Amino acid sequence: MPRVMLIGEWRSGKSTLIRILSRSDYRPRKVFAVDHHGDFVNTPSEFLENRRWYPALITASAHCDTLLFVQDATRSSCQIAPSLAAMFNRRVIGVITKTDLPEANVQRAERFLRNAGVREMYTVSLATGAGLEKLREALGLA
Ligand SMILES: Nc1nc2c(ncn2[C@@H]2O[C@H](COP(=O)(O)OP(=O)(O)OP(=O)(O)O)[C@@H](O)[C@H]2O)c(=O)[nH]1
Ligand SMILES: [Mg+2]
Repeated sequence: MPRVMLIGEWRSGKSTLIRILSRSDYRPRKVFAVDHHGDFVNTPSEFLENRRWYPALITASAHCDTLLFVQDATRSSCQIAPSLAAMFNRRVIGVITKTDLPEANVQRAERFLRNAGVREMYTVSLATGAGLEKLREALGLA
């Protein structure tokens, strides 16, 4: 399977996504550091908040084939910088989470991700499991 790195703001669903996609009981270390779990690489949301952390994201992505940009559909703002996807010479997939919640606005989240340079996107609910099949397929996961 590809090695997958996740980037996304605070509570966007990165850890839950790794737990579900890896079919394991992943519990992230609560430290300000890149966290490896099998073929998944979790990154701290703080790395998105200031561009001085971007070199750390680039370094962490070096051994990854695919990046997931995780965007919470209920958020009315986006911390992923414009054209951030272009910074990585990798396949970037957008994952829009929390689509089950009443305040979710998928079109807004799509706009945020497009602005970040993402072309390929999947909408999911990590609560109901909706959309996860397609994401698994796109990642080549069983
Ligand atoms: N209803 C619903 N809740 C979700 C969804 N995705 C994540 N959550 C919840 O949102 C909260 C945050 O999810 P995490 O997976 O911890 O998010 P994270 O990006 O790892 O957060 P940090 O590590 O703090 O940056 C948890 O309580 C999840 O259960 C979703 O699609 N729907
Ligand atoms: Mg987490």
